[in-house]
Amino acid sequence: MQTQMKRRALMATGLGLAAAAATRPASAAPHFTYKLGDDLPVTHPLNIELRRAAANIAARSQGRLTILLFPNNQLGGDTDMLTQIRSGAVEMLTMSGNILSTMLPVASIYNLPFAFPDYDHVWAAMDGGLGDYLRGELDKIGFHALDKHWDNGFRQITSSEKKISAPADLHGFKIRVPVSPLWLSLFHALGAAPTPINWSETYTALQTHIVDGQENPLVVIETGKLYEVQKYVALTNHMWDGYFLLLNKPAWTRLPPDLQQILAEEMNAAALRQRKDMVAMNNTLQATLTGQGMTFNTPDRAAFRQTLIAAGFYAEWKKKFGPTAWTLLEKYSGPLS
Ligand code: X2X
Repeated sequence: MQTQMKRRALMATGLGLAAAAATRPASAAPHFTYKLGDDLPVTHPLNIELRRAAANIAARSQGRLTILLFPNNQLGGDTDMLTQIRSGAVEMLTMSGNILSTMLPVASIYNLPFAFPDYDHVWAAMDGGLGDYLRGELDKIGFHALDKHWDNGFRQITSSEKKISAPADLHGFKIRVPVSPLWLSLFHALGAAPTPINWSETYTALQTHIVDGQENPLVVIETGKLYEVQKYVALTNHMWDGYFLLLNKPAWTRLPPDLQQILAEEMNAAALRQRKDMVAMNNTLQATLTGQGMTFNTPDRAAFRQTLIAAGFYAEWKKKFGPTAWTLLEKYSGPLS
């Protein structure tokens, strides 16, 4: 039993394709092997919990459903992975609303700057009406999104040369942003010079000074080793970000109901564990990153929000997202404009 469990865990890491074929029970029930791609380092809690979930799924399905994990952009950048899940070349992805919005514009509505003050508000929205609405819209364009969203975190601005204390410090600041219209619009509105670059190219872009800064949650800054190429962290908390767990819809529909149930239960449970792991990690990260040479400051966040209001940012995005989605967001965030 022990050995079998170990073997299943190995299969789930993507190293054991041949082993998977060799150990299959001679049963008539169909077997499925699905690839799952993501963009985060292997040490990130999202990957730790995905590995546990894949092992549980292999065990509970008695090897009938194998999830092979391809973390850390092994399958390519986010833009490439999105094309792959669309065609069915990859069956599963974790994907933020940021990149997804290039296919479904409303997907990035939960990234609206300063919409959520804390995780209680975030999860009420994403486990509730706003998340349900977005999962419904994703279904219409050929994606099955599992119910529980995964955490990326509240995003903070980092820089290599200068401390960012106020919106004026962003004037002309060369900042990498995800390939996503909302981010471009946000940093244009703040007077910066944003460049869209996939996460897979970000470390190099910072190292070679193509850009001077970027913005990401502390867990990504730490696991992505950005402390090697960035010096300052401004705790702007300027937006919350998270990951949908998506399946290519035909790949979801092909699974018999019992395997759908095992997959959904294990992945949703893993997402809830990951949310807790992230909170625990966040509690110690400022100290860890300081030890790695980073300098922290906490700017006046209201000043950033005021600049966005004055630039007409919220009015513009209210129009773009449309009244249905906007009303749903404000139900959880309170009035935004
Ligand atoms: O691209 C980023 O900045 C990241 C890793 O945070 C995502 O949102 C995919």
